[in-house]
Amino acid sequence: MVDVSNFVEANGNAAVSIPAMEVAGSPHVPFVPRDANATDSKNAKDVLDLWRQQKQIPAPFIWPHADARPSSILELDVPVVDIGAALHSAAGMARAAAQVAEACASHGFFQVTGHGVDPALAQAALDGAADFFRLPLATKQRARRSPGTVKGYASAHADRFAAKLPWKETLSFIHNHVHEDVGARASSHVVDYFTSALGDDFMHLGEVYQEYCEAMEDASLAIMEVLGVSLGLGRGYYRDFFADGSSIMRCNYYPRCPEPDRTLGTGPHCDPSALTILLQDGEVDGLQVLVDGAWRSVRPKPGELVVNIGDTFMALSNGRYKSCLHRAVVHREKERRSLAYFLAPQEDRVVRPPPSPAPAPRLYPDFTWAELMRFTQRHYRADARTLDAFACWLDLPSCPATPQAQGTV
Ligand SMILES: O=C(O)CCC(=O)C(=O)O
Repeated sequence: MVDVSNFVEANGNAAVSIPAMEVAGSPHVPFVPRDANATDSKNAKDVLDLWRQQKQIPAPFIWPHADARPSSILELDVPVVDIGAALHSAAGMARAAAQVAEACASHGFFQVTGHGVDPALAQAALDGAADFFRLPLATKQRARRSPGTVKGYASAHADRFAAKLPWKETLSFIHNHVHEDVGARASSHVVDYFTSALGDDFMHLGEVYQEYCEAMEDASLAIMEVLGVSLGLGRGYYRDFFADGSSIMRCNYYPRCPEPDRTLGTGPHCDPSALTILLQDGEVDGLQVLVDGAWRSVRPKPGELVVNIGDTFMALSNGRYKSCLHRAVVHREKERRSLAYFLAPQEDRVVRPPPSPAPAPRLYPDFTWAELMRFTQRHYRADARTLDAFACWLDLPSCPATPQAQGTV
């Protein structure tokens, strides 16, 4: 299976002429000159030291007042959907389908239990992220993410933005689903990524994430069964669509911040993927969702995973299910980790809503995941109107998409 990030690298489209927020070579952070490899590492280290030592955050991390974090916030009322019950009884499926239909028509967020993910594995994946982000910068930089790709280690000093930097570090990699008929779970490509990018010492961490990604794949395909039923398409429709997909796993690390009210850990964005499963770290909250014009928090609960609809599923459901703006805030006293699994189809599968007995006007054109990835990785910073800008770009590559300056890594 072809790796999406390689595809994006290999197809850098110099002919694209929209004003690009995210193209390689955009203005860099003033205090991080990028002109020599030797100084890159030192300057990146300086930036990371700023995380820990400064009383005030550096200017590039400051977000405008409108984006910054309010002092108090209400909790979002999200249903808790029992996926195990849905898979094992008709009554469980009927209840789960009704719950997700209501949540997805409104804001696209819900929590799941009965997902079958071993709590020890989930803890090992969170602990693995803690261990990784504590490593010396030079070690993490071995996996440094290249501009325009999704794979690798990035911190806010990274190359793409000059302002409104996110207060975070990330490690992302691809998880290709493997068909059962071609040797299910024989795959070790996540392990291979860790050892090739970081060295043989990272084999165990790679094994943890290989297993965690497989558990996430199982959980997300089970959720796809519920979504299919909820839209009247049956259990297999979306499960089959995503069964051979190529998903993305991202470990997020949000360091303690001296001025948490003036910055964000992850800026407001909608996920371009189909579905996101988020594991939040213990008791430390941070995820917030914009619903009816107000930010609401989604607090971590033991054993539950947070799920949200992404833009690709919004397109697949012709806008019936919502992909909602969300962000992550940071704390003065507490660091935080989260693990996000972004379910995506095979890169060249055409995304289009199924035929409907009551045809509705198409809201989005046909597209492939590879095209959407190229748009969001090279030309447009994901926000609340990514799909509209993308549709415009697909139709007319010179379309003047004017993205809001948001901040995700
Ligand atoms: O850390 C979180 O709570 C949200 C992370 C997120 O939205 C992302 O990684 O895209």
